[in-house]
Amino acid sequence: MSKNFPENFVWGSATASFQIEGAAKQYGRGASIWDAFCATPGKVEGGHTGDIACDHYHRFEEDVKMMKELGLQAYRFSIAWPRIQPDGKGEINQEGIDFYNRLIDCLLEHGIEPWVTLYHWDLPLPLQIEHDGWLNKDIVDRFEKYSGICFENFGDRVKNWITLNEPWCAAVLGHGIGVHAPGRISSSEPYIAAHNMLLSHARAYRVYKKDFAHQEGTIGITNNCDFRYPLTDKAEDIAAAERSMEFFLAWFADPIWKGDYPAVMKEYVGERLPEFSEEEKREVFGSSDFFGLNHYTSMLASEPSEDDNLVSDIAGNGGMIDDQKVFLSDDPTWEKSHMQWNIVPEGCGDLLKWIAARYDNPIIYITENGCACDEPSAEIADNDLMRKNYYESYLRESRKAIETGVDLRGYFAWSLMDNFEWSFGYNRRFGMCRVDYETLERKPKMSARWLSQTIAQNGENI
Ligand code: GBH
Repeated sequence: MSKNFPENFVWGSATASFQIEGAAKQYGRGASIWDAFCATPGKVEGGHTGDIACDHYHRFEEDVKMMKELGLQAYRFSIAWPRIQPDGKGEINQEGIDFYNRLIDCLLEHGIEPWVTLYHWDLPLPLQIEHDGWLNKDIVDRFEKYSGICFENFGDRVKNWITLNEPWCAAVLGHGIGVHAPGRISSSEPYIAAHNMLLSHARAYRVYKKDFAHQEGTIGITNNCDFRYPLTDKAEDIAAAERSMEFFLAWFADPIWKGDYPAVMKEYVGERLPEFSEEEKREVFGSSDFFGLNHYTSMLASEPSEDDNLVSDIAGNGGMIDDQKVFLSDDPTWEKSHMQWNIVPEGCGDLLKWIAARYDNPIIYITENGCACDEPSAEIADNDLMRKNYYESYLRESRKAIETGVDLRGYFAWSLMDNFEWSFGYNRRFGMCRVDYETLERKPKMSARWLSQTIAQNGENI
C-alpha cells in the first residue's frame, strides 16, 4: 500500500470572512449579526470586534502570495453576505462584488483553486431584526437570491461551492445556548433554525443545478462533528455514543443523505422537531455533491446516571444535551488544546469511517481541521510543534481511513492565519501563519512550513 494520499488529493487551508476581512464598516458593507453581537457587552472576550480583524480586505494580495509560497493548492474562504447585499434582500453592493472578483482573480493567477462558502455565520443584521433570521422560513427565498447573485457573478471562475458552514453551530451555539450570534437561548429555536438552514441549503443547491449547471461546478454543505466514543463497553453507553452522533451530525446529514431526521431525534425531541413535507424531503434529499466535514475533537459518551449533572450550557456540547440524554466526559490521558478541546487523532479516522458506513461512502472533504495553541510571542508561535503534531497525527489517521476505503478527497487546515475566534476574540490562535495584531504582519509558523513540505510530497512524510 502506497504511503501517499490519493492522486489529485486537494491540499488547502481555510478562513471565514468575519474572522479575517476587517473593513467591517467600509465599502458599502452592511452590518451583520456578528457586528451586533460584538457590540453587546460581555459577549466577546475583551470586547473584541471584527472591525479590523486581519485586515485581509486590504492585504489579500499579500495573503495570496503567502499561500503560493506555501504551495497551497486550494483556498477556502467565505463571502460576507452583507458585503453583497447590505440589507440581505435588496440592492447589490457593487464594491463587494468587485472585492471578491479581485480576490478570486488573484487566486487563479497564482494557481490556487477557490473554494467558496456562501455562509459562515455573518447574517445581514436587518434580516435578524426585521425577520428573525433563520427562525423565519422566508430566509429560504432570501438565501436563494443571495446564492444566485454569487453564482452569477463568480461562478464562471469558482467551481467549488459550500452553501453553509456548520449549521450545527449556528443552531446550537447561536439559538440554543446563546454563545454565538444572534445570542438566542432556547430549547426549541435550534431545531427551527436548523430546519430553515437545511431548506435554504437545499434551495441553493437546486438553483445551482438548474440555472448554473453550465458552470459545471460542485456544490455541497459543510457540517461539523466532534466524535463520540462510548465510556465503557456497556450496551447503554454504546447506545449513548451513537445517539450523540445522531444528534450532532445525523441531525443535518440524514435529511440530505437519507431523506429525513433520525428516528431517535423524532422520538426524543418530539413536537419541537419540525417536520419536512414530502416535497421538502425530495428537495433536501441528495442535495450535496460531497460531504464537507469540519472536525477537531472527541469526547466520551455514556448513559447518564442519577448523579451525573447534565449541564446544558457546556459550550460546544450544546443545549441539546438535555434532549439527547447523554453524559459527556474526557479521557484523562487525552492532551488538550488551548480551547480545552481534546486532541484525539484516532477520533478523526473513526469519524470518517462512521460517515462512510452510514452514508454509503460519500465523497468527503475535510474542510476544516486544526488546533488552538497558546502563543503569546512570535518565538513561541514559530515553534508550534503541538500544531504540527496535531496536523500530522490527524492526517495520518485520515490516510489510514482512506486505506480502508473511505473516499476522502481533500484536507483544508484551519486556519491560514490567526484570526478573530468568535466569542474568544483574538485570544485563541488557530493560524498556521502568525498575525501580529499590532503591526498586522503575517508570518508562516513551523506548522505551515511542515504542511508546505507535506503538500509538496503529497503526504509521503506522514
Ligand atoms: C469551527 O467550528 C469554525 O467553523 C471556525 O470558524 C472556528 O474558527 C474554528 O472552528 C475554531 O473554533 O467544547 O470540547 O465539547 C468548530 C466547531 C464545535 C468544534 C464545538 C468543537 C466543542 C468541543 N466546534 N466543539 S468541546
